[in-house]
Amino acid sequence: MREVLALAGLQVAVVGTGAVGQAMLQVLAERSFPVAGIKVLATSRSAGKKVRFAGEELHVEETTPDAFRGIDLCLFAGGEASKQFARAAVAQGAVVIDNSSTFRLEPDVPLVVPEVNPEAVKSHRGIIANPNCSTIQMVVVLKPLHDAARIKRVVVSTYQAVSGAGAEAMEELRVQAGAVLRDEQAPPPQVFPWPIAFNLFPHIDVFLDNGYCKEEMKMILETQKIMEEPEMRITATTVRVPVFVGHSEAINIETEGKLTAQEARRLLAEAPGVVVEDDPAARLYPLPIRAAGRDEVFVGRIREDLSVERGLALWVVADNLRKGAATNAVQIAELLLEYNLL
Ligand code: 3JN
Repeated sequence: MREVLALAGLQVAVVGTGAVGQAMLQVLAERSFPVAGIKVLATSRSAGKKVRFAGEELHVEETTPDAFRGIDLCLFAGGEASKQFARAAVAQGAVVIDNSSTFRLEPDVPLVVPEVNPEAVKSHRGIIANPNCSTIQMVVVLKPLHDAARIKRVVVSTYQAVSGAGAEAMEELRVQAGAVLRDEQAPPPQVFPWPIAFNLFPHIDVFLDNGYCKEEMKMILETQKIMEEPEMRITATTVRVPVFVGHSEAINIETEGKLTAQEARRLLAEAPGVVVEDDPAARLYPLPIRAAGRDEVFVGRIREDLSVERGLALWVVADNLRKGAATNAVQIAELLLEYNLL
């Protein structure tokens, strides 16, 4: 019965019409996900708005607990809706893939990056969590290196695009940058704590009692869960930069076994979902402007870390709205189909 359903296509709902919700619709259509019917749900403020899916116009409906009746698969783009409605969607028979942090660390909720821990989806009980964008691109690169030489410690600094904070944050950068270039007074920031145009700040999400930002702790705890290495030592500094799309990360790892830069380059070149761009003499290294619009994770500047006996330094870039959110969520949905779990 399930297989027949999958062949005929699924009833799909996407909750959220922001930058990630729109990317989810685009990726579902691009990858020809078997959709028999689709509805787009959002807050009452966005209800009535029109969005496009596969060349068709859809009217956004208000999210209510009843809106999930008959839905097989529900993608939550993030935000408050997950807390309010994800359980209701599951109660009505939908499988939920949730892009918010709400359920990521719950022991009975798989947290999945298909290139890293695909089998984890098999234990789902209705909800599968999509990791934070900065976590996803990091673990895709760490996994093949960990399998080869066991990573003992990770030090990461991020350079995160404004689209990670949503469509309004992108508009804030656009308006501020325009004002600065015209030598005008920019309006005070609404989304970010400080002006972002021609600036950056080491502050993403709220500060916690331990001195870390919540974004930093998400990267640490989610990576440990996905890699199934709760003891792996990881520290992070997350920084917002004036880039529209594409998160970048400077990552230093310390390994138990020795990996040369050349070995790491070969392992990464063979790893699923990874593209090695590493020819500094030709000025080739990953860039957000090249990663934007792509689904792979790009890695370059691969070199042996001179400060430790066995360690590597890497530069990793990916499209935070696609691989960091929408594409990873749709890949999880594809896994569910492959494993007959929908
Ligand atoms: O700022 C970024 O670049 C990523 C932001 C992610 C984010 C923003 C608001 C709420 C999340 C997330 O995915 O962790 C959440 C959240 O769900 O907690």
